[in-house]
Amino acid sequence: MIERTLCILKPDAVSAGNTGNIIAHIQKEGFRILGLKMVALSGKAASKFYEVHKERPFYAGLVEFMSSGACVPIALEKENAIAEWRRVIGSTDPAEAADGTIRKLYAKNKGENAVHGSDSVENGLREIAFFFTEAELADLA
Ligand code: 3AN
Repeated sequence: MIERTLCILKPDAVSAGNTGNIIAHIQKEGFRILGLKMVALSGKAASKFYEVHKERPFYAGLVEFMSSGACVPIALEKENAIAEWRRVIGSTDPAEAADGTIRKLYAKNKGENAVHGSDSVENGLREIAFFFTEAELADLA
């Protein structure tokens, strides 16, 4: 099934100058880019985006990190996009990520782990709508 997922290039990846390399990786893997922008998340916006994790011990640090610098949300589409994107990014902890995955290549640790990926079709659509209006999703390429 053709699915959509939300990728976010996190502040560690953007500030390290890895934006272009990761976008090239995304395209090499055959994802269609439907929308892409650079944003500076406020603490309030980051708290809202990660609300599902609010009871987790790393929540405050995650919100602080995600609002510490520019992020690049990218709406992606592909056959089985949810599972495919999670395969391409690798495990949450880069130490456990497979060779050649984006997190193996670019992530520093479990918190500063270069990229986000949606965990279900439903969350993918909800997360894409967090950053993009329908009109901003150019279904053309
Ligand atoms: P993933 O991003 O692989 O789906 P989740 O959904 O478990 O992982 O966690 C969401 C985000 O929370 C991660 N991308 C990471 O930035 C952060 N995170 C998860 N686990 C930890 C942890 N143990 N310590 C610090 N940050 C974490």
